[in-house]
Amino acid sequence: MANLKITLCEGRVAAADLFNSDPYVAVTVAETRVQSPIEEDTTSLQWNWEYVFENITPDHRVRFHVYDSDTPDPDDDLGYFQTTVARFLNGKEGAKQTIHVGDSTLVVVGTWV
Ligand SMILES: [Ca+2]
Ligand SMILES: [Ca+2]
Repeated sequence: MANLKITLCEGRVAAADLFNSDPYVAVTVAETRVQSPIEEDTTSLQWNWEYVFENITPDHRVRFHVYDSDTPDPDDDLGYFQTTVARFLNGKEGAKQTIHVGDSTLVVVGTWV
């Protein structure tokens, strides 16, 4: 067991409104799901948002689920990427990596802390 820090650095998200989106990402590691802040009216993101998940093993799953906020309507589901922590970190622990989720790309870092 260890603690895993996930950082959302930046991204480009598909336009799910007329020209832009109001994107946010739900990150799930093991059974813990947390959401990034919503960035309004943009497709180009500079989050630098991070969260530390506790008591994680390499066999746990990690999922990045991208949404466009449409309050008060239901949010648009822009797809997700899921793998194991071991595969996610393989050769990339502590380094930026690019994840493709449908028509969106996220630059993220996973680090044992
Ligand atoms: Ca929308
Ligand atoms: Ca929206």
